[in-house]
Amino acid sequence: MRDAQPSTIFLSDYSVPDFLIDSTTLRFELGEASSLVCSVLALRRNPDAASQDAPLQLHGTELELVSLSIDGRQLDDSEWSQSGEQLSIANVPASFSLCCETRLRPQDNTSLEGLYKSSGMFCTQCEAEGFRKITYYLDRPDVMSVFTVEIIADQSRYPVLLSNGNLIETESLADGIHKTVWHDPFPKPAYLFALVAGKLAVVEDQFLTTSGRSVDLKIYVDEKDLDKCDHAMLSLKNAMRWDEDVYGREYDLDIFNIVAVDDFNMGAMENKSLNIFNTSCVLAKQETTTDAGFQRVEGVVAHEYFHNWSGNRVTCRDWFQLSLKEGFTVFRDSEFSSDMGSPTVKRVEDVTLLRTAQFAEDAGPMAHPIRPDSFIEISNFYTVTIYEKGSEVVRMIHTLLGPELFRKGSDLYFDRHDGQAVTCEDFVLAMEDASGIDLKQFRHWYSQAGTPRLHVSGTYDEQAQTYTLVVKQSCPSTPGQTEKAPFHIPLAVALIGEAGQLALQLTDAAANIESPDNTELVLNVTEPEQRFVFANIKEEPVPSLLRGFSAPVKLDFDYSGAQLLRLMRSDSDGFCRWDASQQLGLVEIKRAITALAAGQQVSPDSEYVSACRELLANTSLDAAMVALMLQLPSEAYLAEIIHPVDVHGIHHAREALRKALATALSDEFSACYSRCESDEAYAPDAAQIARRSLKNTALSYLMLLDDAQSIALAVRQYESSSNMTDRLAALTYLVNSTAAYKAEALLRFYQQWQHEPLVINQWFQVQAMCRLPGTLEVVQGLMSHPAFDIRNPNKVRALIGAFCGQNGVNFHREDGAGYRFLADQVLLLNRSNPQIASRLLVPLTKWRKYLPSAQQLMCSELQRVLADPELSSDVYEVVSKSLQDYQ
Ligand code: B3K
Ligand code: ZN
Repeated sequence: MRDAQPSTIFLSDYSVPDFLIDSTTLRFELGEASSLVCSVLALRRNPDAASQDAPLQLHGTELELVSLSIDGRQLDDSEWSQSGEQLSIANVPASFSLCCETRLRPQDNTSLEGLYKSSGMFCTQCEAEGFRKITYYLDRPDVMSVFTVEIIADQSRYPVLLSNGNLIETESLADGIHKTVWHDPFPKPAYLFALVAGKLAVVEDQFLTTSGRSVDLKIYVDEKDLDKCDHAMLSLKNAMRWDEDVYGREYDLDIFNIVAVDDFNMGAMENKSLNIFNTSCVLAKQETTTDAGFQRVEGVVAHEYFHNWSGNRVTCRDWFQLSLKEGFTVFRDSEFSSDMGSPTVKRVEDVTLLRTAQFAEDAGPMAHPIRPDSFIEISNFYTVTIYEKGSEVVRMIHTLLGPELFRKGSDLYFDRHDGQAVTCEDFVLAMEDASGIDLKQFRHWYSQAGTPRLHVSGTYDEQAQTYTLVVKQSCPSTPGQTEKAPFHIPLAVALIGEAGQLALQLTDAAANIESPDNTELVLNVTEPEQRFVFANIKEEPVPSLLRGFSAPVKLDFDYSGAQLLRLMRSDSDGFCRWDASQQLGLVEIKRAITALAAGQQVSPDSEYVSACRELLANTSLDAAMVALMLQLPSEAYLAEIIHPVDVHGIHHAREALRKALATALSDEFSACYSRCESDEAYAPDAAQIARRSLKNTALSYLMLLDDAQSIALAVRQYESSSNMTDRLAALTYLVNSTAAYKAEALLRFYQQWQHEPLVINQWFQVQAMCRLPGTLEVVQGLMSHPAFDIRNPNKVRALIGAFCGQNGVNFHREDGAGYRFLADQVLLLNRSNPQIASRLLVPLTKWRKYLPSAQQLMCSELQRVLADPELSSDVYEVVSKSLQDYQ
């Protein structure tokens, strides 16, 4: 729990470590009552440190120190001191061996950080600062050491004992105890250390690298999950091949292990050669896992694997540089997923996440640049900004350099910094050095928070046959940053004429990268206001702007309905085509809000309805795109656009519009549904995923008709599906409907799947996300269901997280009961698992966006949380920053 004054750490205070650790030898004696850790550190003064006589200061949190010795001599109590998280030893030699013994109680560690137990298995999570919960150490990423790890445990309870690197010794000891010794030849920071001990079954495979190294691939899971590992294994092999092909990066050890654990704070962790995964990101089979689940497994397996180069071989100097490894690795995994599936769909999904969650973060009290200047608790900075915006920033570099120069840049970065702990600046410099392209102004993306806004206007001069785009950029102020320097924004554009894209020729040479056929350009937007004139334009075009979402900005262009319809029907850029459908949807929702407020009926524009009808009949377009274009902008996205946010008004208008579309297009939705039905054997490939997605989109509209026929269709789909995608979709629509069958469906679902925790999480989530009144009471009831366990983060996310974060209309109940519920859960979890508590709190921190009545109720709950004297630094930082300037 927190000190009286949790302190802020600043990037500007960075200094190199006073000591280095050449080698780290750890011995773990794992027991039921307690476990003993003995560490032997080969320490020496860092020749680069400012002071050559500073005391040795080690990090340690909540540790029981058993003994401490230097070069074999036991220290007495006067030779060391402890304050907060620091252990200090004065007067140490220039180089010495420090031996330290600590006693831990992993079975009582509910924070799931450090060494803990999950379903009877010992496991670790050290990033960012969990290693200091295991032993005293220089727990910072720029201290890299060669680790040797000895694990001693009961053989029958813990037959599998794993750590990083190569297995160098196994031995059976007396009394049913056994021992393994692991050695990792690659120096690494402590955050990449891992240990696992448990009763685990294994799925094995092999991968042959281009240079001929045979790598043993092993996925360790609970015995009952052995049939759910194929997809992860295939994804791993695909990722290994892809990284060789696209980045020229090979795997560097003879063994690569993945272990699945039930209790895990996030998705997975890239520990060197021993990745630890949340079961939800590794297990998949058609009966239990949705298409989205399959895609998540593929993406996360690849992400963690890619970290072996972008994160492990080249790591971060300090935690302010987190996006160096996370932004780059997300960019790598999203390109991989794009290559494995449908690129446009992947892009739309990524943009959707960015525009909802990240834009909201950038506009809220926790807004921070992708390289933050300060933090109180680093765990709070594993954010959509660091990850997703960080990835967009790398993508922009890729756009500005082009694929060949970008590859030259990444080669230079990996070669130049292999084995080092470096900064975002080192990454940008490698890109600049390799390409010769100046990224000076581009660097503002690393230091400035907030979502830039582009106001674009277009004028056609028929006489001169020119088309002029005027681009103005601005960026709102964010906490601690009122003035922003202009960004360097790559703006991809095309001009669409009656018969397709026009050839582009700028009157001055301000532009840069051109498509091979000269119909697409990337404009370098660098000034607060800039003008781009296109010559030889023979008709008034419709501009297609920010193609492929070429920069993480908000773009305003005053399109007419007819222009948007043209883009929606014929733009060759999938993102812009989809975005045009969303802008049209937004116009209709705004009209619906006005109509409902005036007590009128919601009737969508006939042109819009026709365009949707055309879409439903369009069999040449990717079915997944059709599905995405038919889905109206989400309530979360609308909350980013319409201010102040009237959650209920938006919800009712959107639902009324959906119902009007369902009524107007019921025959088309039915026909589309039938067309998408198939009895083909399940595969999580792009074509099938697309078809299921369109089929379920059609069903979701049909269910709004609330007639016996549609309900029967959903019941039939629910009962007859052999895959979880269709089954869960049907269950979701039934639960949100008036169908009498829903209670039975929920009960039968539970009975069938009660022994599969990941399926039961989906069952919790469907109920938590039900839009009907009374859902809060249902959620409260489910918290005492035998299958619920507040210590398991997946369950907390499925029930509490989904209710508070994804069920706006119920969370924002006008009596404030939703807010009270969340604050209660945060206060409870603050004591057991602060990381989960502070993440859960996020929906309340967005209070400034809502109507005054909601604001007041939300703030009083935040104040109640802030008043808890035992607040963790995690929750303290989020709640105090969100209440800053609140009267
Ligand atoms: N690097 C880990 C995240 C660790 C989060 C610690 N609170 C997973 C990932 O991004 O790959
Ligand atoms: Zn990562």
